[in-house]
Amino acid sequence: MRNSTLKFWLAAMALGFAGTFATSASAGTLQDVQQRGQVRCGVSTGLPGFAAPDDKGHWAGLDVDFCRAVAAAVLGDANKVQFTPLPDKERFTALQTGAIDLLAHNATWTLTREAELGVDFIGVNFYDGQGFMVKKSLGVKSLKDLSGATVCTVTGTTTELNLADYFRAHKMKYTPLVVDNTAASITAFRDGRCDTLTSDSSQLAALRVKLPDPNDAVILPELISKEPLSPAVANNDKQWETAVRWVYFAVIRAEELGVTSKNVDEMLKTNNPLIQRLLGVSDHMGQKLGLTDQFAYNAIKQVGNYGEMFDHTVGEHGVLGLKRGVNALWTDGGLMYGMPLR
Ligand SMILES: N[C@@H](CCC(=O)N[C@@H](CS)C(=O)NCC(=O)O)C(=O)O
Repeated sequence: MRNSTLKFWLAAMALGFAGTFATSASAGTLQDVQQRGQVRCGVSTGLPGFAAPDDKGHWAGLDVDFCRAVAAAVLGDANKVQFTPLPDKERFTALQTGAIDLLAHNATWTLTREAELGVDFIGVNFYDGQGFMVKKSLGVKSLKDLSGATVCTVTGTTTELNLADYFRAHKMKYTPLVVDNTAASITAFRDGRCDTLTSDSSQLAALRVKLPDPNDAVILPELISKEPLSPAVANNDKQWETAVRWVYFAVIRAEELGVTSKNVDEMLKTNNPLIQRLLGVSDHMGQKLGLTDQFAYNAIKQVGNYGEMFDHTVGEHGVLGLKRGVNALWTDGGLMYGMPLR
């Protein structure tokens, strides 16, 4: 082959490859979501208050609300979510493989999950801690009395790891009974296969009332860990991560500024510059994220601010009846703090 012919074929192949890459490479998660017209959201298989089907079969909970807020912000419609229930041990793999766009699965933000599992956490939507529920017949008043106990826990959780740490540190023996999901853990506890069940404390009260006789069980006062629960995305798409994170800040910011699903239309007329910027009346914050300027308006109008979400899911008007506690706004002595939209 003559030199010029060879050069021609090499150039053609290079162009061909470039063309192939250009068409097969994904434009990005945000564009994929917009084209699909749906956010694919990974949630738990059923955890009342966080993500569980309600009596009409609709997904409900704090994590579910966050998925819906992202859909409202990105697609203008909170109903454009496909919920994928996932066991704990599969939830991060689903993000890594691109099977879901967002994980909102009562997942604790830890170093190893970010450094090794290819995920980035968005921001804490519920500060929790690990607790224990015991059979009343054991006569146990404190964790220190649990040496030698059989402990029910779920695989693929921080719960399992904290349990090992705590008993080792306190030179106490225990027998783990490790199951696949919460439903199996409460069944095992009910059937007397373990003396104590440990999990994020937000769950224990909900699990206790599911027992045939809730008075047979008590929740011990001690918490053994910090469980900052946070939605997460895959760590390979900065634009998507940034957009999702600012939906999270926007709903907290809305609560700080007194903007609710009920008054948001009225608030469009305010001359408070902070609210104008939040609601897209001025300064084009949404466009900077690749969204519309109504992104926060849509999330607040269709789903609510953070306080509204909390209240009707895990809070006083929801299934768990929890107080805000550390999950209150920073201005009320809690840890929730929305970064400035400007
Ligand atoms: N926050 C901890 C614990 C998570 C957790 O509690 N997972 C279980 C319960 S132990 C769960 O999601 N249950 C609902 C289900 O089984 O789908 C973590 O991220 O590892």
